[in-house]
Amino acid sequence: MGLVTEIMKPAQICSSFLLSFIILNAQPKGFLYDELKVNNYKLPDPLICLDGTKVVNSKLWLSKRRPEIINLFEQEVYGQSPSNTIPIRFEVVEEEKGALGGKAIRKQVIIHLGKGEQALAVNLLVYSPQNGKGPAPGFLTINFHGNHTVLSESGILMPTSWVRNRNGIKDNRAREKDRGAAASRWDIDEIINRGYAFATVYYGDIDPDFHDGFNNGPHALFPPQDPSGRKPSDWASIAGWAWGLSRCLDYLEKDSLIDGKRVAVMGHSRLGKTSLWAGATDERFAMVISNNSGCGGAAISRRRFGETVNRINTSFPHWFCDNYKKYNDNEGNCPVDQHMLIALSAPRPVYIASAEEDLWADPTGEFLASLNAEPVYKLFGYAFGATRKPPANQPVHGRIGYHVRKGKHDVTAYDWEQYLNFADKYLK
Ligand code: GTR
Repeated sequence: MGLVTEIMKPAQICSSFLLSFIILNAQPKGFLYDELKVNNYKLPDPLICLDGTKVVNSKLWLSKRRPEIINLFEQEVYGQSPSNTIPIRFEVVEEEKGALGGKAIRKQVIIHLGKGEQALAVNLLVYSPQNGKGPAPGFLTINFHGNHTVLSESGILMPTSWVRNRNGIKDNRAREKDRGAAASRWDIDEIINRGYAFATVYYGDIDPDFHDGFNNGPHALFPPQDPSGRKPSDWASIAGWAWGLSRCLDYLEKDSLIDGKRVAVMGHSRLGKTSLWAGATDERFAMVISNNSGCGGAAISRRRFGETVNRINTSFPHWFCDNYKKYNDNEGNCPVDQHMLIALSAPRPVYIASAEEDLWADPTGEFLASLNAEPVYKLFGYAFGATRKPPANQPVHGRIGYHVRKGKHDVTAYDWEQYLNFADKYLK
């Protein structure tokens, strides 16, 4: 929030207080939103191994500390995803030239995962530049409400899987009338204009976002090996969505219009947490983008600013593994914090985006996590480029990208403009 300084006129001071008041009132009540009240905390050092070894070069990071941190996030935060493979089949159900007024080729691909009753059919929507010179770099995104909501084109398949009841939906079924309803979040036109492919998958096709005891979605494809059932470190929904993104990349690697080695993974909010974990666990992603991911994503948990570990584990008990609940109101005992999650993208370019009014997601905590990931990037000779949180709408594009945008929790054309500029720098 803007500081009140003496050069402000009384009317400006008034409107600045009013804005702070409105922003504060839009946040869930009973949580910390005052920077001055953040308690002191000590972050775990990404460069000190559990046995005390100091990581002094990228080789040691890659061979020792990185696997150790991945393991800690698997054991304590997101849970361990299965490493064994299952049958996977790509069915291209549509290929349409001349989409988006002639500038794109639209494909719809059903990714069949597993066999039998529990098999999943995940629908991937892909736009590639029509007159691209060779395979295009691209963005793989994950959406909240169905592929048909990202654009109003009538041929886009609607999900047949569970959708969230909202805006009048009462039967968990997708509706025709929601075509294009989330189009403001996906600047597909501009992405294609700038020479990139755009792919999106509906998260509910991968794992429905409610707690069913992990009997549906990808968890059903890999029943626990142990007859006594799930372990407290078994994967939960965020890891499930991330696993699904990797299966989408399996397809994109095979699509001749796309360069599978230059695919950025991007998600917003709970799906920003997901994109960070997908990027951490799957190094084939060439770039990782987190939009307003907040608690359990890019924000430092130890700050307890806005959403807390206790609150997220209570509201969404199926997002993280059971072990994460040990850190409810006990963040300081967790062997990791979220700067280490960002660091797992190194040396690949990673982008963390915040929104000024999104106090629930702790923009300052997202910036500080980016800053504290930098020592790992430095091992590879890369810098962040910021030492202090930049003012609103002044992006920093080092190897770690960061901006805090004016406005609310959302994805906007401004955010996409930054991601495209960042991609021009690193993926072109
Ligand atoms: C909120 C949750 C956040 C964020 C958001 C979203 O209710 O508290 O952590 O994930 O949902 O995904 O929209």
